[in-house]
Amino acid sequence: MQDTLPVLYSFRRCPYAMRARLALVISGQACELREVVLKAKPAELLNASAKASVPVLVLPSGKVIAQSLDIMRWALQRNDPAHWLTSNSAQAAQVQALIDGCEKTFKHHLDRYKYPGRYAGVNALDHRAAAAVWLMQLGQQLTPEGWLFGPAASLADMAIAPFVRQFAQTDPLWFGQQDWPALQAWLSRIVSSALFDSIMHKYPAWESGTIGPIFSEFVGVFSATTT
Ligand SMILES: N[C@@H](CCC(=O)N[C@@H](CS)C(=O)NCC(=O)O)C(=O)O
Repeated sequence: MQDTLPVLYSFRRCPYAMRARLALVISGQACELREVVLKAKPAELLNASAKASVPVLVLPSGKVIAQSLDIMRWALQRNDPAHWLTSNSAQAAQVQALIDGCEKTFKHHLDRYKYPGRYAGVNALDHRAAAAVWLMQLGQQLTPEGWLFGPAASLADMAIAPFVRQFAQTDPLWFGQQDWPALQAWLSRIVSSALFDSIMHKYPAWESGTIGPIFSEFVGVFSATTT
């Protein structure tokens, strides 16, 4: 049975891989999980995707999905019990624009705030301030129910939250001191959920030629009332 499952190359702490795993779990799509060590990528991953970033999903047909958002959409188009996708095309465009902003603007500053030593002439706090501007706009986008679009969690929340988590974890004390109650509550609601917990299990690094563990248990619909 296991060789009929898609294979997911993943890395536990990668926010792109996290969002792919969130969508796979909520959609009830089991996979064979191959936990990758980024400094020693297995040949199978390199063969599947020359880009060699994680996540990569290899379908039983041999089709390779090498972008995290595409993996999310693939899973949700097959089964979307929590209604993370919208059928409203105007809203879908807004969702995409917000996710693009996260990947381009926010991620740019997040990387330089979190890893200033990797970039020449970078002041981490300047980038924290620039990232905070984007975050405050994100906070303003939250609905009265506490989600980015409408009354419940959606693709946008799940595609963006892993990056905000990374930002918050860079200096949790400072993050907690900001006057961003709605944003802090949103992040905490997501990362303390059973769903998020289910994607953060630790797996040993996959060894080439072996069969990885099955990922993952379906934890049920993630609703606005989940705390
Ligand atoms: N656009 C890709 C980005 C994925 C990505 O950059 N993943 C990082 C890990 S968080 C990676 O694999 N980097 C390659 C490396 O570190 O060698 C996606 O959405 O899947």
